[in-house]
Amino acid sequence: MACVSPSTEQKQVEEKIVYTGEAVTHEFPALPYDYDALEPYIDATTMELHYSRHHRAYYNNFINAVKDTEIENASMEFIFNNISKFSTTVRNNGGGYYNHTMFWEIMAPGGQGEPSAELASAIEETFGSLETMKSEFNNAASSQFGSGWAWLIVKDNGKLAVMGTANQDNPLMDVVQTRGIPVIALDVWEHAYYLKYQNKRGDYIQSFWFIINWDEVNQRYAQAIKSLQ
Ligand code: MN3
Repeated sequence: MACVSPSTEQKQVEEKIVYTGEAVTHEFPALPYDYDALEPYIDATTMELHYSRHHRAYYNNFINAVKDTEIENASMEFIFNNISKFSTTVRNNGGGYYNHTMFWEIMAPGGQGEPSAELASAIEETFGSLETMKSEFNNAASSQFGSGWAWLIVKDNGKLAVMGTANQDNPLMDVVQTRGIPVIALDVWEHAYYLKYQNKRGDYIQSFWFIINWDEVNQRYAQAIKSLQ
């Protein structure tokens, strides 16, 4: 805009982000399995520290950051959709809280199920094969410089894509380049694998595919497609 009057500027500064959806109580989720349940792919000590220290800290910091603010009871989707307007504390810790909750859910001891017919067909359409999708995902996970996450997402047009994000950002945030609804998440922070794998992030990434909970991924995919219709 060529000209912004002072009154308009004032109005923009005072604009509040108002959440009008159903009030959400943010709870620290129970781990869906024991600390040693994902052995030998993820060791019990890493699991315990990751869940009870790292995830707990993101959750506590997020709760403290939104306490007594207008987004205290807003949905995570709403917060992420407007994340550029909130503090770095909300972005990092809200992301850390949400991403880890999803990460635990899309894994299961020994792996579970297989891609549904719908998901398998979408994977084939976008990537040519499941193996190619895994290989592109592994590439996103191993090439993420420093700390971050790898994702399989459903984009606005209903198509799948693989992507990486830095720190605790996720594909729902209005600050990432390719946005979408996540269906697979892999934590590639060193705290996720260093005790067992040390510098061999590639081995950790390969192990991940043995403990995927495809039943959960299928559900997330179906919900994502439904939400776009
Ligand atoms: Mn982590």
